[in-house]
Amino acid sequence: MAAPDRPGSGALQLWMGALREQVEAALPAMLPPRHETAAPVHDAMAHALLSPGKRIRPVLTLAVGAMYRARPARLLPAACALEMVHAASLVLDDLPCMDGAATRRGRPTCHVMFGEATAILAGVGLLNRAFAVLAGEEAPGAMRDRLRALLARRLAAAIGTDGLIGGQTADLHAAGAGGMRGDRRADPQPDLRTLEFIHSHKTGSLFIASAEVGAHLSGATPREVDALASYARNLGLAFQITDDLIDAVGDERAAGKPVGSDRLKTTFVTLCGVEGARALAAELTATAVSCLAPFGRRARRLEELARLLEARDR
Ligand code: GRG
Repeated sequence: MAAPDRPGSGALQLWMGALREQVEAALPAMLPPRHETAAPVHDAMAHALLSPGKRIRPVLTLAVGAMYRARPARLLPAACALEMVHAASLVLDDLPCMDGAATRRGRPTCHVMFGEATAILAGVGLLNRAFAVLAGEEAPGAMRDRLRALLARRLAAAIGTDGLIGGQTADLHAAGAGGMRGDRRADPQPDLRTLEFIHSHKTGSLFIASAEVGAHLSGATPREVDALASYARNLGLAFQITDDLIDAVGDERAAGKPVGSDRLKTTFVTLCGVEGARALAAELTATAVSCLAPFGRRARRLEELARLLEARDR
């Protein structure tokens, strides 16, 4: 029996690269047709969506589909909808009233380029468009209505107060303690449990939705959907911890972005130390992989994906 490819191995990179290319090729057509009278919001949406991201969430959806040998065309619109929600969340997160970031993916953030009001409209516009895409606007008749409704409910839950919005709210209040956002009600410095809550909602929710959407579209059984959701839950938290490690001890050139920007924040590295954070990421990755046991060899690529994300330096 062939062993899984090592993280970073050529075959794995090629496979991931091919999935990413499918996403990159499909994304522009997911944007609404541009018209002059509303050009600024169209341009801001395109800036946020098409700037060079890693496309992990849609790749996860496609990777789950690949395990079931589902046709990529069946999964692509939904995979793109997940990337659109992610892009919307980045636009909103970068605003001065939230994280106040000036650059993203090596480029000026949406509000720096287009102004705050247009950035807010672009974020909401991407979110709105994601649901239109998921509802099948781009591929009428390709999906049964009950399935469309299930996916829409699942995505809404991942964004809501039990998902991204809840995690972001907890993060904003926790951050007040550091004096960075002194105008907000300051809760005590977050402990490990609070930090886990924040990131399992801010990051984990969309990872889970990405895997679940891929599973539902591939005809997975409820037990299989649950197993894949557990895999993605662990993967999402490990991904965030690795992000913290890259910011704390990563190489700026390899990371492709400035590092050290989290030094005033509470992160898994400030709470657990570098070695503790590495151990936690490794434990979560191992747990993610163990969730794939019911699928046996069919889940080989998902296993490799988990190890690749743990080993990444960008
Ligand atoms: C209504 C959609 C919506 C959101 C409102 C603002 C907000 C609530 C939540 C913020 C969520 C957020 C930005 C979480 C950070 C997740 C994260 C790890 C981002 C970086 O992801 P990568 O590394 O980025 O995949 P790229 O640029 O590669 O796509």
